[in-house]
Amino acid sequence: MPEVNFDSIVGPTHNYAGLSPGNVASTRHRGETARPREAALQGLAKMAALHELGVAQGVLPPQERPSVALLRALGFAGRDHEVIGRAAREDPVLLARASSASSMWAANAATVSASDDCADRRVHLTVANLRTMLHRAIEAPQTERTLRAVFADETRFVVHPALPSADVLGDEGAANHTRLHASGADPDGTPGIDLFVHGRAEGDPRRPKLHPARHALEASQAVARRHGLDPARVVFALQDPRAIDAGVFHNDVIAVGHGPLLLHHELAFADRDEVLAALRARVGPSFRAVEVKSARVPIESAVKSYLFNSQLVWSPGVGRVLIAPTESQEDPATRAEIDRLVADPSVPIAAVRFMNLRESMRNGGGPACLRLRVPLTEGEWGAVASGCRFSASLHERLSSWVRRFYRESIDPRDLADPSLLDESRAALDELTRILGLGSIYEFQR
Ligand code: SUG
Repeated sequence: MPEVNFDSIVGPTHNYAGLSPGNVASTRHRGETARPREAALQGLAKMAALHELGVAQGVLPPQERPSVALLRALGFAGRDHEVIGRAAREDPVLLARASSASSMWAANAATVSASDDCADRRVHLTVANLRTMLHRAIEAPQTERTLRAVFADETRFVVHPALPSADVLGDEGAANHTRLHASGADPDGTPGIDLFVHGRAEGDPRRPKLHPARHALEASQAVARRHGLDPARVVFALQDPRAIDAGVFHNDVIAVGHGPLLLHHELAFADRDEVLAALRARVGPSFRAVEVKSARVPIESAVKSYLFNSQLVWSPGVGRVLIAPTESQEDPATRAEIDRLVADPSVPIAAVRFMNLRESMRNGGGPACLRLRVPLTEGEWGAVASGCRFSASLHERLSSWVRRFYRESIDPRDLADPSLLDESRAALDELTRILGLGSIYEFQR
């Protein structure tokens, strides 16, 4: 029974606009020339690599960008091309916000609970409101439509709309949620343990000084309630504010879990000892926390190399594999630590595979950001929209679709070109046919 990774396809407007303060890579690469075609092909190559490792793989479509709807809501009027032209002249930053391909980071699309963990034994998904950054806050309505199309069977799936958009309910989705399990990550009829991580909580003075804490405890509590999780099987943990100030804007930049294993940096949690003790008590004796000390991998190296944004997956015949970005191969401290972890027989990681995801990485999106983990039984996996199940032939169709519709490069000035909207719509229209999803986009209605 599979734990499925649903990766989002990188959208045709992929660019570097420096929109996310607190995300070091986004700020560093602002204004550079992006390569959307290469970005989308790199993402598809990761999906193919996991599929070949025997890991169940799903596909999610990107969102329509630029968002003419956002620009209209903010007062730009006229026909679609005029709206874009006006925004380009009057407020290019706003146009960049309306043009980001940020929905590629599917770990922020929603928080997902396995049917084994939910009171009504259905899979629950809550769309993330992503309210801290405008370019991400506009994702929620389309994410909800998309998830409803992919997880349409209401006897098995419940898709909840995003939480109300308020500071106290800031929700960044599964990037701040890890499902641990005493045996493996695949649903086996017994419940798992949910670790929800937040950057701030009402009444708690511990907050980062430099960068925004995007995720609120109160959002995680609401999601746990909505999904009908057993409070005795849930752990809430505050991120170490020093980590956020060093560029750890989501927990998946500093920790990754799989089955009974939690791989984390020393600075991941503010109350580390209490958090690990609570997890050990709930997961049971098989729980294994592997901590990477700052002395071995300084927080700056962890943020630069994105070691903890690796995926941990189970490959039949191989065992647990770390899917790491090539940047972590190039950073000497990180590389040495990975070699040490894989060689250590007491660490349940059998092998490492390095993936080139440079285009997404330059915006702060590594392997784990690009995927939404959905633990499913065989029956539930069979009920997911069939066109979204990754296969070698789908890989081929999607690769040639990318080559046909995507631009080689986009630099910030290109966002003023209204033909990008037409190209993007033509691409997405064709994509909904390939994936068999029907008319999920506003422009198709
Ligand atoms: O929200 N970057 C994304 C990266 C999200 C990574 N996701 C996880 N860690 N799960 C963000 O900061 C940058 C876009 C730009 O600057 O053009 C951006 O939105």
